[in-house]
Amino acid sequence: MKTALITGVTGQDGSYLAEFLIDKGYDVHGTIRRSSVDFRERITHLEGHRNFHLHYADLGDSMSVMQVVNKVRPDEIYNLAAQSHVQVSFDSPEFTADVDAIGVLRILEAVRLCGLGETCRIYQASTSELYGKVEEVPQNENTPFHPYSPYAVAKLYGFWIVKEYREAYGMFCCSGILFNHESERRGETFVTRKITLAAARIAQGKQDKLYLGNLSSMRDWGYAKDYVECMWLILQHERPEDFVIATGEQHSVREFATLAFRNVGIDIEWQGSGADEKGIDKATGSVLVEVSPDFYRPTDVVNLWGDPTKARAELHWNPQKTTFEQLVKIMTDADMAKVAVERAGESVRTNLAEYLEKGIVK
Ligand code: NAP
Ligand code: G4F
Repeated sequence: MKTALITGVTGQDGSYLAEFLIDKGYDVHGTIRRSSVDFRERITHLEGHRNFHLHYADLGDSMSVMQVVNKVRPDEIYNLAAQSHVQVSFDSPEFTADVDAIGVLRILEAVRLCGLGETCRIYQASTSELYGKVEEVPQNENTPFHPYSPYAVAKLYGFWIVKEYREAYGMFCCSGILFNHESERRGETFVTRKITLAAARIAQGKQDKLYLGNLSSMRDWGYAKDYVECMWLILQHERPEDFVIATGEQHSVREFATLAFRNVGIDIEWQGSGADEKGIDKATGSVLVEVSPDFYRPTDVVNLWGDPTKARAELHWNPQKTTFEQLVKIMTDADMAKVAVERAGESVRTNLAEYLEKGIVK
């Protein structure tokens, strides 16, 4: 039985990856952070499983990283832990750098110093944000990087230190350059989930309006459940290499919103442009979507479009397993069901999430 260690197991990807690896027969260990409230909702169903174990560790704390690596002595490490919100990285750049950049170094050094450098394979959760202010479309493994946020700059260090340890010490460590991937478990302040939750609430009369930032931003959105399979495939490959993981299709935030509202029975018509653009309910004439400059970023990445040719050819991975239309439907259906049973107090959490994102509440 192989042993895997997943940092960030409470996150969207960590929870799907834990399920995937348990199904493959792995003994799965995950790291969690101490918190005064319980943020384990994505993995509650796994707790108590005989092949699922939790340990406290924080990527900002070398000793805790070293302890968990030494105790578990894994065959594979999936380093998914990160401050993963781009907007938040502008508000907390130092924390983001410590966790998303130096945190990667802490994992690599822990593996090396625990004498696991020759046996333990490491997956690093890298990102399409590295392409940032993009220099070509679509982006592949040879496209130059141009990071465009504190998050992306921190992740760029993670990418290069992984490559350095591969070349300097011969370690099997690889980066998956993953384009945006979403799901019904996506954090509620990322744009897709913010839209599907709002569309569900508006359709059920529990919210009046949705405020968004840049509607024209383009993303290559895939389904998170499909993407965790690739993380595993990258570590099963005969050679340690980096891979772009994407669908090869690009859509705007506006298109995502149009489709999400259509799925809940509302046809949106867009009028105006820039900060004055509005999404109007064709049936009633009500304004349901407005632009708020509060959600504009100091520098925004607006043209992400991945080329998954290498992953398809070498990992035999199907980038189109879940289509864009299916993804939006999975998310809106899940949020329609969630909102239908939502108690009054729970929607307060979303307001809080919006305040957090705007930087009103830190
Ligand atoms: P997520 O839902 O935000 O999960 C992040 C995880 O990291 C959570 O479990 C979080 O724990 C943990 N974490 C945060 N700070 C930590 C610290 N200091 N020490 C230990 N754990 C910490 O992110 P995701 O969407 O699953 O993404 C997983 C990884 O892939 C991240 O590294 C992200 O940057 C990267 N990525 C994501 C995408 C995407 O589209 N989803 C695309 C490319 C790359 P708490 O629950 O305690 O906060
Ligand atoms: O959903 P987002 O916040 O995701 P973003 O910035 O692309 O980052 C996600 O994907 C990366 C992979 O490329 C990951 F590395 C990262 O960890 C994270 O998972 O924003 C997507 C786009 C942006 O251009 C943003 O400006 O949507 C635009 N947007 C427009 N209105 C908004 C909003 N984003 C958010 N969060 N909230 C809005 O109201």
